[in-house]
Amino acid sequence: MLHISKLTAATFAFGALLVGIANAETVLRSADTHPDGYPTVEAVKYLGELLKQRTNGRYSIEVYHSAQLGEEKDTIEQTQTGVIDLNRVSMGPFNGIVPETQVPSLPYMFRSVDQMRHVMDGPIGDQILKAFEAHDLVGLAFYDSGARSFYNTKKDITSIADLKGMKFRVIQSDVFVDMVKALGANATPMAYGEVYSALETGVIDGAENNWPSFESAKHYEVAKHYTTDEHQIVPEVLVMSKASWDKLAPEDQAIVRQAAKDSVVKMRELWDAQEKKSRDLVEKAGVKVSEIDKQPLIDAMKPVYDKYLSTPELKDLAARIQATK
Ligand code: GTR
Repeated sequence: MLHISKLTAATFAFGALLVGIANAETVLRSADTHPDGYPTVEAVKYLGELLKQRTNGRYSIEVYHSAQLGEEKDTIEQTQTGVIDLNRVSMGPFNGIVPETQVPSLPYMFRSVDQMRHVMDGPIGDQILKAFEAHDLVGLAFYDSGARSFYNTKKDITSIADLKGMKFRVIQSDVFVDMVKALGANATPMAYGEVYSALETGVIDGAENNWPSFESAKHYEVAKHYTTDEHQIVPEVLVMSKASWDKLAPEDQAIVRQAAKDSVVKMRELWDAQEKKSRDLVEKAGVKVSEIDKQPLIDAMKPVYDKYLSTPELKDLAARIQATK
């Protein structure tokens, strides 16, 4: 919904004559599950500033952080129907909606964060952004999310055998569920906001995420064992509701697109700094970090690749990603 939140009226009184000049300012509502100060939240605020400057104050953004508008799955639906204008979400929850997002979400699809950045900044990224349009969404930009790794409340995990039988919370996506199953563990798909108490009460043994999420969601307070298996480098995505997009003039759409791309540079600076800070903080708080031989985990992903690279198009997308330096 585009909210006309403020009507700025400059009124000039001259004798009995009143001249009113009304100038509408539109505030776009943007959702994020992360708390204020998190790199994604700050990047969208920065995008809001760019928009404000470039439209002479006609458009701005209000970021509803900390899941104020709901958990990711629900906010995606609300963005599709136009209740929420903008949404910054992991690619994971889009896996069941936009098939193209399954490919970058596959475990060990990217060799490094640098390669992910090259892929998402180029034609493959543009192709995936475009794929959102068939689903009432406009893909605007990809943000970073580092690498996701397993952590748990029980023990140090140093080999694939240690994962066997353990219960991990995953994002509500079949790709994530199948990944955990292929490793011999059990997957519990669950909303992000429920993970802390599920760890605390023993409903799950662990979860998986990057350093800034592990830290900011406070999961490290209850899960003291983190293994740097780095199974997924899943980009974040910033989408706009197609309904909100269609209300913008073509010139304004171009401004939004460009500003969203420009916010990526800022996001990456914030991200790189936050990753280091978060890792330091959790290690100082007593989290034991273990290393693991990744090759057996990579080998175990064969059935997952076979399942999700189910069409020639998706296979081709994967091959082009892997061929990118
Ligand atoms: C984070 C991601 C969030 C959310 C979360 C999760 O890394 O930034 O958007 O998807 O993971 O695990 O639910």
